[in-house]
Amino acid sequence: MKMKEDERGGLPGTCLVIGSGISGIGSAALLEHMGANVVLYDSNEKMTTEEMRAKLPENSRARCVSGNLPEDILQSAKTVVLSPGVPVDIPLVNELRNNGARIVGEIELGFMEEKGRVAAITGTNGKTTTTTLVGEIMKAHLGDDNVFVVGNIGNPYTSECLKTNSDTVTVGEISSFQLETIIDFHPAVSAVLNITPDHLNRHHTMEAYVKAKENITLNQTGEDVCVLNYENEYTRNFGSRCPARVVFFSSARELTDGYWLKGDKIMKSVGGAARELLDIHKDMNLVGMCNVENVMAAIAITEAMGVPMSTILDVVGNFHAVEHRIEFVATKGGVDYYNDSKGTNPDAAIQGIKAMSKPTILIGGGYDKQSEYDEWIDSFDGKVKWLVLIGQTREKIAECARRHGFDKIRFADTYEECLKLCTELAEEGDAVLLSPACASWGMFPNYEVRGEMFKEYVRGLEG
Ligand code: UMA
Repeated sequence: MKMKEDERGGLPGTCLVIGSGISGIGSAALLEHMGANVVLYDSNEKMTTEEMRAKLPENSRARCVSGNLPEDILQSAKTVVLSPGVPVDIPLVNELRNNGARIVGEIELGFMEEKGRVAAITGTNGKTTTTTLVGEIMKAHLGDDNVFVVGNIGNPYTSECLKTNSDTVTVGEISSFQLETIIDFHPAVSAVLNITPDHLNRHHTMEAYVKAKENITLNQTGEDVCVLNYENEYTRNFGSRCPARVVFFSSARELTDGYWLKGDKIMKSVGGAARELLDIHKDMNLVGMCNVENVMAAIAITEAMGVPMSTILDVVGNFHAVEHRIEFVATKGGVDYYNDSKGTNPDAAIQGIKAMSKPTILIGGGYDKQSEYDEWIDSFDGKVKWLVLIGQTREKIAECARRHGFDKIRFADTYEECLKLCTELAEEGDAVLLSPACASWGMFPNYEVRGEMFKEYVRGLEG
């Protein structure tokens, strides 16, 4: 592998930023603001240093390196900031750690400059919807300029943290990748929405994945709050070990204390005394039980952050689906099209299929995260008319589907071919759902591009 390097900077005692995606660029800019000598490094040898430099602020003096990391940087890096996509156990990171470098993540770096309060949300599914809703509620309470919505949602913490002050609130969607590398990160209110198997190729074991998620409470104390789902085995069990004061929500049973669903009503109980907060059909626009849970979590989080219930319910009543999450696109030729590109793991995709009420042509497949697809196939429940498979995982999914007695399967080689095939297979009264149960990587840079292409295709259809 050839190493490319530009002419600038490169002093000993350097801060090394690994990854030149949006987190790496935010980190490099923040570190320079903090007065550090920065090396921005990307292991992708195809990335030119000119491309990397073009993403940095104009006045940046950071040294850009791609390909192999030179020995002098390996030896001199005192602090290493990892982008979320960089595994913590690759040989390069191990070597830097062995050389005595302090390894931190981008979220930890952002938190070093945090001056306000933080609400942080994790979980396998529902993070983006809950984070967006919490952000909207906090903005209604504190004003748009006093709330920053950051993290896995697509806005690096390091790009916003300098704007914080004692009156602001930062709402973070924090992934397991980001939670692996926190040290002092300390939210006043945290939430773990649910934990089901995901990203096992990165974390290797379920234990490691769960541990990463639980890290969100690492620095919390009894003065802080952690919102947990009572109906998820992992999060319910975590309740007894959690260092923060736990507030539970449940979609399946009455809670003496917490937020729960009674028929169509979301209730709040304190010491066994229950009161009705809202009707899930009349007072909110989101569909599916997963969204009822997301709304309960958002209510719990924002109430713990001090927002009056009247403000919370007002925002919930006006809130619409987040892009790419069971998002209705259009009806074309009598067929309803739904974009659930964010259904990047089997559990998320189960929520997608559960939300469908018509015979469905389902698009599945993509990047292999070593997931198991059995429960997803079982959730088809007679609703899926055809399963159209694409990407790296298509054979594995097909084999699993056949094992479960489902053989209405078609393959497509390209995304375009797949979309065309769905339109051909769909009849009036059907739905077409993009909810692939897999990440988009390998075919697309991210799930957003995959969802956008789907929407563009649907909008271009006649009728
Ligand atoms: N790279 C290296 N060495 C490595 C791995 C990657 O140099 O070993 C380089 C790549 O060549 C690339 C850069 O790192 O140039 C990419 O860094 P990144 O993957 O961390 O991507 P960012 O653009 O910084 O985006 C990251 C998150 N990406 C991942 O976690 C994979 C974004 O989450 C997040 O929105 C963003 O930070 C801001 O916080 C995306 C995601 O897919 C949406 N998240 C996963 C998910 O939701 O399932 C966890």
